Amino acid sequence: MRLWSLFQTLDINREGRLCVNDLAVGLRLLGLHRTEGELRKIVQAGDKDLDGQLDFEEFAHYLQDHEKKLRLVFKSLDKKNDGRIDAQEIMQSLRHLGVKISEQQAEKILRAWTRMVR
Ligand SMILES: [Ca+2]
Ligand SMILES: [Ca+2]
Repeated sequence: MRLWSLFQTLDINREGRLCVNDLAVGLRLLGLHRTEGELRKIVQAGDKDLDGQLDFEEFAHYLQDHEKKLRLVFKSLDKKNDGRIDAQEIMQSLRHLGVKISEQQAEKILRAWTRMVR
């Protein structure tokens, strides 16, 4: 199961729960850099039993929620409504939001999103 293997990859200290540090190290291994503040927000957003960590259920919930939002973003970017977005469209849309990324980064995002959305 895709989510489960992602969870295991991120659970660096193999406790069966993700703390901020797990996410920081785990996401870096996946090539995604996030500040500690951003990671804290992720954990807070998903942490239902308020133990400061995400167990698998909380993690799965958070991601499903997140995927829904991503899918909406994806749709709003997909001007031609053909289920495809190219790197240029992502760069343009992010530039509108004041975020500058390289074409390489846009392609990386694109690949990650395409995997998530389908
Ligand atoms: Ca852990
Ligand atoms: Ca928790």
